Amino acid sequence: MECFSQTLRRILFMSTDTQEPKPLSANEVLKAASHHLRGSIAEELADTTTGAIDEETGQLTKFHGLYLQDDRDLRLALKKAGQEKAFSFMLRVRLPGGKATPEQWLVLNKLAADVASPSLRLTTRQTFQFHGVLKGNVKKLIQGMHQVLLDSIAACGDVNRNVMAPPNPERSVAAQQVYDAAVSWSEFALPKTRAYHEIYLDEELVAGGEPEREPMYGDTYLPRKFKTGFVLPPSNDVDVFSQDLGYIAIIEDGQLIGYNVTVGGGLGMSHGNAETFPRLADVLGFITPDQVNKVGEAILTTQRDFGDRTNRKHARLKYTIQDRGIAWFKGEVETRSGIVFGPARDFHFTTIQDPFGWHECTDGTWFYGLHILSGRIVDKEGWAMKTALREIAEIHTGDFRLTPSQNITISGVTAVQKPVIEAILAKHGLDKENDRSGMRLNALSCVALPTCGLALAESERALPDLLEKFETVLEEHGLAHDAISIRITGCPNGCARPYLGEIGLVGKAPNKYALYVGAAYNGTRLNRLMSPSTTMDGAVEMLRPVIKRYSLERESGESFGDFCNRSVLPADATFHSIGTPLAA
Ligand code: SRM
Ligand code: SF4
Repeated sequence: MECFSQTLRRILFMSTDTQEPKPLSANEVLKAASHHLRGSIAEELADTTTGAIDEETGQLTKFHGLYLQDDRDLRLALKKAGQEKAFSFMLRVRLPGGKATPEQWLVLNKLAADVASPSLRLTTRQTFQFHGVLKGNVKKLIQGMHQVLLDSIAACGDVNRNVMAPPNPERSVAAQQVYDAAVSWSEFALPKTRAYHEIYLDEELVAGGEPEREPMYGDTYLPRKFKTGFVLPPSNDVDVFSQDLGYIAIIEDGQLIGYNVTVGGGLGMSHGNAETFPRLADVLGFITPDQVNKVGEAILTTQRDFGDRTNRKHARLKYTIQDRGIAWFKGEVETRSGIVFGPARDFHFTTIQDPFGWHECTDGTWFYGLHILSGRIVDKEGWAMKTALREIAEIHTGDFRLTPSQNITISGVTAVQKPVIEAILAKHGLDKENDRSGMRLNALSCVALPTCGLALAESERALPDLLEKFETVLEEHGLAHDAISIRITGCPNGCARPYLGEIGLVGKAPNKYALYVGAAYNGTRLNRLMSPSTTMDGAVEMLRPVIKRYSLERESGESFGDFCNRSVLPADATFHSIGTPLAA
């Protein structure tokens, strides 16, 4: 087996490909020394003297979908009392394309109650998160998930993360092929280390034999996280241009004939650091369905070998492409894969919104799209979402599809079950969830406080109030049912893809947000800065006259984002600039 100093020399050499040698980021050293993501995770999870694990070990557990967090609402009081922070873990499930069986739903629902917060949280990448998992419960949770063939391998970390794909509740053949391709790529790009099985599932270490290898990743994995999304026009529900790697399905005469491949999307940035920025992906060209994994591997390994391992804020694929150019990148991928891209085929996106309510499918089944604000599945008085979904899972014979907008569709419903599901939703006060304003149905928020360690401002907890304020203004101007996308995050990392919202609020400090407007509703243009810092009320007041003007002056079919882009933002408002406040 390669020793640590050899590994370090090799990765140091890799990082010096074009420039003066720079020190590797601390995470590179950590990964190299981790014995394929084992480190001292097992020992630290077994240590009952603290609810935490070391910071460095916490970097490694991310590769297993596990994050150390603490309840930030309690921080101050615990500090004053001289006590340890209220530590617990967040666990993210790997669920390509967001498909879960009723049996899986029931097990996750019970695990949330028994060993977590007890809410279930649907994410913007079509999976479940558990919060509030105490150290002593981590293995119980992962072992419980394993019983229904679910895992959290590579749900986070410097690897290919949960692969997104159209939920396909309508059960179309082409969408099923796209889903199968997403699952295949997810499996193909999984790390090969048995670390997860040994640490959490008590798999025996095999003595002797071949040394463990990571054929695609190498010993230090990728420089940074890597995200893939498959999409089926005309819906751009997965926001394909925000993905490191995207596959846009091309359909001719009802048949899937291949994909346009996109690369270099990514949204994270840091306030005040102009070297970090959101970027929409470039279209590389067309490939046939059988070339998906080969091209994906060439893209992933190009990033593995050329991504910046010295600066984690500059380590995503978007910066590799920005620095070296798309022509160079395409050439490298073609050489590695032996596949020459064809000219990109035409495609057209019209929407990002999930289909809500009942829809009949060609096979005689039905699906029901259910709006769930911020994807939070919990029971509240008069709004028992968690109980309702459990009761549905108990009788449902189809499946559940998690959507990229934090909603679900109950799919494959028989005509007999349809009224039963309707009755369950009505019993729990959920039958009117889809009769909400167009803005609410198109709202996303990240988790933020109290669990996210990076949050600078509220997001999920602030969204209901923000929506109510906007809804009052929209109603005044007859726009209650217009689809206007609004996305809010507690920091600039971009977890609810706020830079693709027609309205985007990005947290800077408690109740201070940068306000962005003017993205294309279909996810093909970023928004731009309207105000560098305002409060939530300030954002509503700033947009009040814009909403009025939109109701009076919009062109036929013009979306709110297009209107702001055309007639509200100054022509020179850029994404980064400390924007000129709106003079409307
Ligand atoms: Fe995210 C970090 C939550 C989608 C960009 N994200 C985090 C962490 C793990 C905070 C941390 O590192 O300590 C958050 C955990 C909060 C909590 O308490 O649960 C977190 N991200 C989320 C989720 C749950 C938001 C949600 O409310 O649904 C989403 C989980 C997706 C999943 O299932 O895998 C989530 N994160 C995204 C997206 C959107 C997407 O991928 O479609 C982005 C922007 C796209 C992108 O990656 O460019 C995103 N998250 C980030 C970043 C910034 C990355 C960057 O390149 O700068 C961070 C911070 C980091 O990696 O250092 C981050
Ligand atoms: Fe946390 Fe920031 Fe992501 Fe929100 S956007 S979940 S605050 S990292």
